[in-house]
Amino acid sequence: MKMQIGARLFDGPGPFVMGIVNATPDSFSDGGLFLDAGAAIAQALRLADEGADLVDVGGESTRPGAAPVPDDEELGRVVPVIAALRARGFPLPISIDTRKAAVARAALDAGADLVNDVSGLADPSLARVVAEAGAPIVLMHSRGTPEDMQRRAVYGDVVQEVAAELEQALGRAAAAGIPRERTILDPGLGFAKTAEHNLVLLARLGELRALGRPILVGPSRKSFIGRIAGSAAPGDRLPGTLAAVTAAVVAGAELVRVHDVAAARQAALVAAAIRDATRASSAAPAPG
Ligand code: PMM
Repeated sequence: MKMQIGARLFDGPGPFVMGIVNATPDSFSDGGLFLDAGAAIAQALRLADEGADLVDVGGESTRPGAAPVPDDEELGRVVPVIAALRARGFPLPISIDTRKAAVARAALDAGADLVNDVSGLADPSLARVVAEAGAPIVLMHSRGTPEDMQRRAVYGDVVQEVAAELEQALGRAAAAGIPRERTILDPGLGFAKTAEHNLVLLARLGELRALGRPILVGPSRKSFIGRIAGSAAPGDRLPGTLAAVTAAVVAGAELVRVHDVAAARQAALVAAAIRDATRASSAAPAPG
């Protein structure tokens, strides 16, 4: 991928690691831990030390069944964190994880560089904010809202339908004046997906590369891992997360969104090295 995000040019195949800072009371794996601004700031600094390439700050849990958070409450959770990180010279690009135009605008004003929208631009006013700011955006695939999305997890061929719906999200972006070159795509593991859908998307992730944009994948600690592993608690899902990160990178994901940056970074680097060794050896002429 080649994309300017804030002060950093992301150039090359990656993998790049997005560290998660959830300033929420109720996210499924870390809700309540970083609700306090000081704790969220400390977590962002820790993830930077662990080798994150950027951090994703969010103030609304989007776990299945979660109720929406009012704009000013979400704003109050994320803007002080972003402003404080910028005031102390935080070196990494900051992404704002929001579906809301007002939150995105305030976060970008406070120093965020990228908008991570789990609704894939369901709200045209968010598209206008991103276009006006000239910011890049992650368009994640989902259906409906966190409250009702699991009822919409019905597909014929999940990979083809997710690809087609991501193409529609790219169309919404273009219509609002966000060029394709400023977009990153994400299949949205766990968002209007069953565990089986997540596995098929990971196994056939390479097909999404036909859309011609960098791919971000967020398997970290998600419930499909607990299900496969026999109900490990979210905090015990690191080994399964690393397996999913590895599979995603081998299949061509340029970015991974994770809670455990140091471990995921090592897994992603080794996976990328194996991926590149496969390409190099199959490109080499046969001996003799
Ligand atoms: N998952 C969550 C939240 N935001 N954003 C993107 N782009 N991709 C994801 O898979 C994603 C996301 C939910 O997980 P969390 O509660 O651990 O942040």
